[in-house]
Amino acid sequence: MRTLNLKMTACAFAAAALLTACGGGGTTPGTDSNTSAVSGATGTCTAAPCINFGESNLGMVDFGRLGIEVANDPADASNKVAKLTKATDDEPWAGVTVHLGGTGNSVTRIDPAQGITLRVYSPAAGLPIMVKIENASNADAFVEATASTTKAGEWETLTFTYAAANTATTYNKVSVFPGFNTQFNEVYYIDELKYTAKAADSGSSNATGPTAAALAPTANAANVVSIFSDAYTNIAVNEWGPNWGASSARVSDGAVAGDNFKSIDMTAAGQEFGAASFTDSKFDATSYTHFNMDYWLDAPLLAGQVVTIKLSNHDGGAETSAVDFEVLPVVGGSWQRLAIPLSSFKIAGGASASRNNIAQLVITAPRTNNGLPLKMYIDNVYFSK
Ligand SMILES: [Ca+2]
Ligand SMILES: [Ca+2]
Repeated sequence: MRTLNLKMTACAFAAAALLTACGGGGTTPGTDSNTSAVSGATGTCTAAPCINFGESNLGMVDFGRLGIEVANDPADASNKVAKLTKATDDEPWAGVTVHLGGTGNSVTRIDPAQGITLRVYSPAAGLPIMVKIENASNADAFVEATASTTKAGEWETLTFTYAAANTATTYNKVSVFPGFNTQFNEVYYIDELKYTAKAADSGSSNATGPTAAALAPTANAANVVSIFSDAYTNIAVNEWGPNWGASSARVSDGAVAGDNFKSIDMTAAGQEFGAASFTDSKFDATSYTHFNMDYWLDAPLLAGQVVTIKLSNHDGGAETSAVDFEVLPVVGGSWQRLAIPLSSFKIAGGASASRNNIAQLVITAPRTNNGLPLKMYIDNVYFSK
């Protein structure tokens, strides 16, 4: 599944083969007389973003059959650490995701440019420790860094740097792979996973995405059908960003300041709309008066370019009619709140403005400026009355 050009050091190999070489590591570190008594705790891991493995909300999720448990530091019984037990029949990529109760096992957004440090107590020097950071809602957005242990049976601090990180990606999930790409019997202890939290992207010319949460909506929940919002109970959406051909864009999840949004990624040439299909939750919007949506674009669209919001009515098994509304002007650089009277939507198909079975939402932003990539962020999408 994964490959890595592992430069196996002689020491690591000996540790695997003999379990006694390289400082007497083996599976029972901390028991020989040469063990340093230095604790895994440095006293500097008292506040986020640092995980000290003594937190009441600590979460650990293993994969590849790695053994995981919270244990006493082998050099300092007063300190809690994670004990990671890797066996020969575990996957070479066995590891553990750590978090402090975050949604989707997430952590506070990591600044990859600042790197990560991790206290490690390895059974031998020369063993590879890999730390992967990724987007908690997009497993394809990740970067990895590997460092080798230099000590056997004592604590050291390893540093992981991520030169290949994408500045536009939110890295908010972290996993540790002890003895990455090895399949030996090994026990590792880790402590103090420390990193720098990345503030939301600044308002520089390179900014991508919202720098703050959209304001909470104020409509009474009793008068709302919500497609997407943290403030309301949302209807079940069958699919965000369905693939309806080359001009359709994917829609993904994101968050800023703990608040969720969706982003329509019209990066690929020709992509100009993103949709939400909730055909299994289609509803009668006849008595509703407004369509509401917050949007964020990093920069305004060129003069005359519009965002079109289309509501597809399925008075049957497929679209029977549709209405749409053109948003103009399209403002960039801050959250914009739309509260569009449904009476202002124009017939866009089926010769009917009926909205008795609203089943799909389509947001279109065609570009004439040479197909420049465009990301549109949306939040608080709901109907109200
Ligand atoms: Ca600790
Ligand atoms: Ca939100």
